[in-house]
Amino acid sequence: MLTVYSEDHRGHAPKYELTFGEFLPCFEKPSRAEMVLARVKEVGLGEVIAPQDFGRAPLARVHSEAFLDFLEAAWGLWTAETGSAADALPEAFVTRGLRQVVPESIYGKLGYYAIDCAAPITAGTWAAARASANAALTAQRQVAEGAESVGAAFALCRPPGHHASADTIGGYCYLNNAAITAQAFRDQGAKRVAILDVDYHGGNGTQTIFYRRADVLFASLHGHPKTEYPYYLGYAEETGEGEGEGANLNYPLEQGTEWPAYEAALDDACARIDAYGPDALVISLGVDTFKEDPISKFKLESEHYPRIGEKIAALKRPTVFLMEGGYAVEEIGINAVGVLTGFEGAG
Ligand code: Q9C
Ligand code: ZN
Repeated sequence: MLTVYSEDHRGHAPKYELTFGEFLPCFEKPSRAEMVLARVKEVGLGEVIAPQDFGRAPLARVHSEAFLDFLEAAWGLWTAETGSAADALPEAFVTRGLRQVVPESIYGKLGYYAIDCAAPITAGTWAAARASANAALTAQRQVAEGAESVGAAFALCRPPGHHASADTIGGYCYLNNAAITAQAFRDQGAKRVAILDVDYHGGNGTQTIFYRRADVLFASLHGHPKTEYPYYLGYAEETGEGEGEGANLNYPLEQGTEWPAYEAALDDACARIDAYGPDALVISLGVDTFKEDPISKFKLESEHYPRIGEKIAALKRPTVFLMEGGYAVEEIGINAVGVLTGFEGAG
């Protein structure tokens, strides 16, 4: 399987995120991608290529222009206003009863465009987020064109994307790579696209972007939002709205979930995806479901990841895998690439 990887992610290495009531060193760090790349090479998964630059147009199919302008300008605005070398983070958020305005101050802008203090902006964040989206788009193009009978490709995206909505960042995410990829398939003629999100955290950004649409099915297995981030979305009763009714499938699972319950939910999601009949499949591949993950509470073991890949392969659709979360850095390569080798072994 082809892997798309850019070194530009290294320029995005924020220092601290707000987690567990403290500013802790960021769990989402460059070594994650390096460990996955090392494993790709170790198992001989296939060729590793750099992304092409697709420019801003495919990003703007999913994100608002004002949001993209903000992301591009944020670091410059931050340094100009604060003179601070610290990473840019919001201090206040637009919640109930407040005016939905975009203030002049970068602090005000950050609070308008962010949902939490877990997506710091640094000097290299915009370039890294663009490279991450370009990796996704490059993988998408390879699969869509079916070059050298590419039935599937892996974009080693960093930073991840599934918590970013049309106009918000959060949860280590800036540009929604999965949504951008699904939209690219649609824009190139796919009638229906399915996104399967197996990251531990509910893909609130992806869900929101497609919530009123029937042309993109979103199915997500995740820690129940009653106890798990992102807390305010990802319940089973969220099934889509308007034309999108029935095209959003959430499988919230309890803390401590082990393989049997996970497998049952995954089998159900795959059956629903199969029945939907997508022309292409996008996988938000988080491996923070692993039992040793430092911020998550499922109990999957390394041997289970190839089985996830086998189930995805059984759908027999052109498939783009996108790296999302996974913070047990020692095992992130084994687990993420395990899904891909499981997919290939089944194919
Ligand atoms: N105490 C991804 O996996 N903070 N993002 C959770 C838990 C945010 C995870 C805090 C986690 C975001 C892509
Ligand atoms: Zn996650």
